[in-house]
Amino acid sequence: MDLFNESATTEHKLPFELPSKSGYEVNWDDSLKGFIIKIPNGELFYAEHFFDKRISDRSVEYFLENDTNDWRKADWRSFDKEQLDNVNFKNIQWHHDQVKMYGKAIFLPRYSAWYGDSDKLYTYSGLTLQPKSWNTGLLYIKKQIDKVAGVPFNSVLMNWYRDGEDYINWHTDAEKELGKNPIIGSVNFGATRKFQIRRKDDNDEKFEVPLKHGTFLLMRGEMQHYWQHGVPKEKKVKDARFNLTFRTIKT
Ligand SMILES: O=C(O)CCC(=O)C(=O)O
Repeated sequence: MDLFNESATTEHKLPFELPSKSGYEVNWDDSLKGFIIKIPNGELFYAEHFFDKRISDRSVEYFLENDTNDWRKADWRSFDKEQLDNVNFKNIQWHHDQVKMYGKAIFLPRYSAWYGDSDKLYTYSGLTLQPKSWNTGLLYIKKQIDKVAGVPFNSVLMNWYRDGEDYINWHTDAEKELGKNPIIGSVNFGATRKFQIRRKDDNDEKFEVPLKHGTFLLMRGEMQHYWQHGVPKEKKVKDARFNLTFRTIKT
């Protein structure tokens, strides 16, 4: 046994299932320590433990530390919009955004925040977002994933799912600001949630990727044109989850 060559002795098995159809191919990349997954009209990179426990724990603390509430114990779900705006978060200014639906303003089922280069405006769900400036923690995370993605991301949408009641509906990240074939880097901390992916033209062709404390998932190629993704409610999940989707805005 070669003690100094871990990859020679470790068999890498993808911890989730893909449809048993043609057009799927999985390969372990030993230098990136993750799986490169080819799917029809798209590609994923999946590194289950990309960020170690120390960095992942610190990230959760970094996102929530503030001058007004105990970040571990506060009942964050009970905060109304104004109360949340009044929390003096040290690093991330979280908001409870509203979108217009059938003429009515509806709160999103999660909190969010938008950071990035100052000239990179972004429109999604009818909201035009002006990013807040990068901070040390987000730049640290960005630096690690830029290396793998091979692109410098210039903005990040942060989602805070307070518990399993929070979710995001099926959608694509294909806004025109992201260019022809968007590269999306998804960083995850906190509770494990199911990230569902399904083909737009055949909703039965689908699979589910577990996004865990420290997981990094990259989506690229034509994926945003052929596949939708979403995170469903999971009522049994009691803990918070943080998802950061890094993007490159072209305009
Ligand atoms: O929380 C997630 O994993 C998905 C987030 C997402 O799809 C988005 O922000 O567009």
